[in-house]
Amino acid sequence: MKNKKFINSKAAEKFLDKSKTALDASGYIKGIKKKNKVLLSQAITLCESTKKEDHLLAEQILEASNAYQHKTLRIGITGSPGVGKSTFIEYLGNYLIEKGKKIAVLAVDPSSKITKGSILGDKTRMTNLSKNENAFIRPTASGSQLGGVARSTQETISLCEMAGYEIIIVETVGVGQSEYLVHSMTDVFLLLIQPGAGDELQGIKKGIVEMADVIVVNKADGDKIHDARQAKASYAKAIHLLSKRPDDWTVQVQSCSSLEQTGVEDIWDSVSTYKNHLIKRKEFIKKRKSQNLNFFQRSLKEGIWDLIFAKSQINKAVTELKTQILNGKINPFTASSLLLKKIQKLL
Ligand SMILES: Nc1nc2c(ncn2[C@@H]2O[C@H](COP(=O)(O)OP(=O)(O)OP(=O)(O)O)[C@@H](O)[C@H]2O)c(=O)[nH]1
Ligand SMILES: [Mg+2]
Repeated sequence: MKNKKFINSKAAEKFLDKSKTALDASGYIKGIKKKNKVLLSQAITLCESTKKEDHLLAEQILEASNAYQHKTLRIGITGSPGVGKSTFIEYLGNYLIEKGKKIAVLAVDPSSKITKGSILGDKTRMTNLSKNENAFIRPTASGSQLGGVARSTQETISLCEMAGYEIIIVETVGVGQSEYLVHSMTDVFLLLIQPGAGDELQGIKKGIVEMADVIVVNKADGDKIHDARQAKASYAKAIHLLSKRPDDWTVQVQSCSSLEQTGVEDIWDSVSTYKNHLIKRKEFIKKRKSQNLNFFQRSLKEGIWDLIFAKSQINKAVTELKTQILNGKINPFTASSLLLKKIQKLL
């Protein structure tokens, strides 16, 4: 084993200050298992890296993570921008830490521009949590490719579990596909809404409401208390209109004020009830299996894509075909079929 002297986490920390890439996989694994946050962060950076050698090392580290995922709970949190997701996570996170849990908070944002703002925003909104030794906060890699973000987020979840974080909270940042992505990698999905936006679904797509396991009306405080009660009642009614779920769960609607810190107990009760419901019906393990399959399929697609586009003749053909499409010289159907034939020849 290389770098044996660095498996002690303190020594590793010191060493990493000087050289960030000196540890081998077993050094990282031992450090992460010892809950060394510096090494955990470094390993996540390796997962997010686009360099091949970094990812190879990340894969070796991840091999050790399998044994750690069984006792954890992965919670996805979504909601319109400004609904209070980060503030709620700070509140929920601190509540769980008081209950003796260790929690990790990740954010998924497929668009790199928004992520930069969110890193700053979340650091200021999760001030208590970010200082707590039982919490680990990590905004997910920014990246223009959804596939890359998805892969590194799922890898990050596994690394956090290996580091002993029992509850992994994933916040969706930005609107768009990130909700579907986070839903596909978590066990429980929470939708946050706010009162006073009328009966309509506040611009939230019906599909998102259908994915929610627990709906939380946040900002139930001040002069919004009455509206919050109304929103809670109308959502509770509305969910009965949704089609029956395959897991036979009746979505629970709760309310809270993340600012005044009220209502988290009922929300946690709903989350725990849902988790137990899944376990009783053996759906929990099924969900985890499908998360693994999703991951496999997504990384496979992405890997194949990378392999194909690493070929210069394909890249060249794509550029030429794009120009021809734009100039109206070829229709997109013929162009894609031509390209596929070219790719087929390479296989
Ligand atoms: N009155 C009230 N304000 C709240 C509550 N929770 C959050 N806010 C405020 O709502 C604003 C947005 O909160 P964030 O936690 O940043 O919301 P977010 O959903 O994470 O926002 P994005 O990450 O930008 O999508 C902030 O000004 C918060 O102080 C609450 O329970 N009550
Ligand atoms: Mg936020």
